[in-house]
Amino acid sequence: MNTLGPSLDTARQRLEGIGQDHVLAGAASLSQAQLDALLAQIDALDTDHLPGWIEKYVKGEQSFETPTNIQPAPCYPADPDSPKRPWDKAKARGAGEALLRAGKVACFTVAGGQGSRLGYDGPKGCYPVGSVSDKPLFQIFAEGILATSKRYGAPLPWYIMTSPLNHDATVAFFEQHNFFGLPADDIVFFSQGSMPSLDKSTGRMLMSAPGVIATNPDGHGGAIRALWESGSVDDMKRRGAEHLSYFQVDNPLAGVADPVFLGLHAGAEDSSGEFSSKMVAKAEPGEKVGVFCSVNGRVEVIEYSDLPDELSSQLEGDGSIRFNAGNIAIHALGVPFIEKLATDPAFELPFHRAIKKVTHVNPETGETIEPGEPNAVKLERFIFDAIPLAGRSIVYETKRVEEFAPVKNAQGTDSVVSSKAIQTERAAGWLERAGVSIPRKADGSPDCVIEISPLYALDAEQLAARSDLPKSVAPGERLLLDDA
Ligand code: UD2
Repeated sequence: MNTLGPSLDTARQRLEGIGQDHVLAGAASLSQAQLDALLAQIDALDTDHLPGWIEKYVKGEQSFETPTNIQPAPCYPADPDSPKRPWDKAKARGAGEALLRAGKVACFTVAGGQGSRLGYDGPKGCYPVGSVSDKPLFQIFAEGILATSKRYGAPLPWYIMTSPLNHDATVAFFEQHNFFGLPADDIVFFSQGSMPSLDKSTGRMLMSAPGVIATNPDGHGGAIRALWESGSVDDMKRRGAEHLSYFQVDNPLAGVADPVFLGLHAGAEDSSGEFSSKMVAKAEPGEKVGVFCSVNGRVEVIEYSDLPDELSSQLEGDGSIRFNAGNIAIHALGVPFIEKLATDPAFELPFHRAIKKVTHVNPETGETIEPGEPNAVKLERFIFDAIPLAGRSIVYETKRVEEFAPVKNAQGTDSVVSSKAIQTERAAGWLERAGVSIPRKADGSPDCVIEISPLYALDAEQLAARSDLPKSVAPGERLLLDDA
């Protein structure tokens, strides 16, 4: 038996008011600790808005309205000498390097996702991906940050957004590995918020265990409020960080702080320095990446699941894909922009719904239900929905092989196997540019496996300047270039 009479009554009233009091059906048989935890979960619910969200996103018709005035977003081409739009790369690099030297940049990784497609239980950042070393994603980023910080002689703090589902495991992983050589004080972990997972047909909150509301992380769009509420924005201001270099935990090739991109973001005439993005040309019309578009002159991302086929399959006269600017989820965000949004009471990003299978218990009987079909709606916010809120937002094209090798699936496209192949391809290209001979198979792919630690070289130029490069790589060789 438990004894929380008045608090239980208040919670019951709040839930009854929104037709969700099934949550307390088995409350009488919970231990005191279980009941305390459940009341804390109920207390954290936004019961003012939940009924409206359920009407709109669970019960409502979900149709994406394609904007009428939609064009491909203008981009800074990867080649600064492209006649399409020539630009001054050296100037951008200089501006970005000045920011890094002045300690005005911080890194930000979103790592709160559940990684369900990968079928890996731990935080995705702990997943081994280094093509030779099997180093985990977090270590590869940590080495990039350490090397960048050394290169520019300034601290490069790292903010990592976890979720309640993986926060403790993430922090423990860094502790076990001694923060991969970074100063512990320069890594700030904070958790994003959660949303209750909802029954697809009724909108009722699902229970993951007796007395426990099933929840899911509220999407990387939850980052804006979480950065503010966790005190991270204040922490950035205290450290003098003015811009965030944003990347997802799933992409080991993401440059942790690219000076050219940061320089464009902070200095280009058509950028307000609030929210900038990198893109790669889509591999094929149906590739599962969001697409940068311009809608009434403002940049926005339309998610792959929303972009109608007639737009995604449109071709230009030369046969290239018209809506070609794939979102690789590498962004730069101004710290004042985050503060402005997070402190605006009217700020709210839309939710997107994902229909998933969620195992749950019947709150009345305690019976476990394993759904055969997707039964639940998970509501998530997307960070890129904040792009149109920026004054002027730019998109910069980068090359896929240089910066995009995500690990999302257990096999096939975007798996660890495909990621390792792209990592090797990039390393081979860098070595060849430095004069090292690389064995290649008949199809042109490297006949070897290569990994270059960011501590050894952060880019092709730094690699070419090394005096200890091999002359050649042997067929079938597994080569790790590391300075650890
Ligand atoms: C994302 C983009 C897609 C494309 C692609 C490139 C979304 C919705 N779509 O697709 O447009 O750019 O990446 O790789 O982002 N995360 C959190 N908290 C959450 C949910 C996700 O931190 O609540 C993190 C997650 O840990 C991962 C990243 O966000 O680092 C991407 O999440 P995802 O796997 O759901 O997105 P995906 O691959 O469908």
